[in-house]
Amino acid sequence: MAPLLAGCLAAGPAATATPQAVVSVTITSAPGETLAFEPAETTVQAAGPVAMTFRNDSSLPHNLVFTAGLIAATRTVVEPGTTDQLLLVPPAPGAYPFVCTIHDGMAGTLIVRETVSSENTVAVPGAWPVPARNAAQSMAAAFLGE
Ligand SMILES: [Cu+2]
Repeated sequence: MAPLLAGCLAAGPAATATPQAVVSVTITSAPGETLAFEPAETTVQAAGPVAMTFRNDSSLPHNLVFTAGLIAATRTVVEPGTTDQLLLVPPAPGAYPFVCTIHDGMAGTLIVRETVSSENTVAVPGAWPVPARNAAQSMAAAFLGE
């Protein structure tokens, strides 16, 4: 008789999925009523998608809209104390400027560099969002008695 449980416990996606390195980066807004992204310029090493989290740490609503090279933006206005996540697919290494369209002069830049090592990347075999991997690994380890 076939071990039917094996199919249920297989947490990973199909073996044919192409592993992609997703690089995570977090941008915040300056606290209080300061109109600034922090950091205003951030660099990631990525050969694939970039998961960018915008966390609004200020007391004012903001958004984050790329203005060149990438068509991406927060889904809506990000209220104080909340976050939004953008999955970016930079077409090439380069500098990608973004702004808050609510506040004149509130701007930042995401710099994408080619990956030179795998240290900053997390291999995610076709899965999204990124975080659940450790839990899945723990379950697999427990199942295997490790
Ligand atoms: Cu703003």
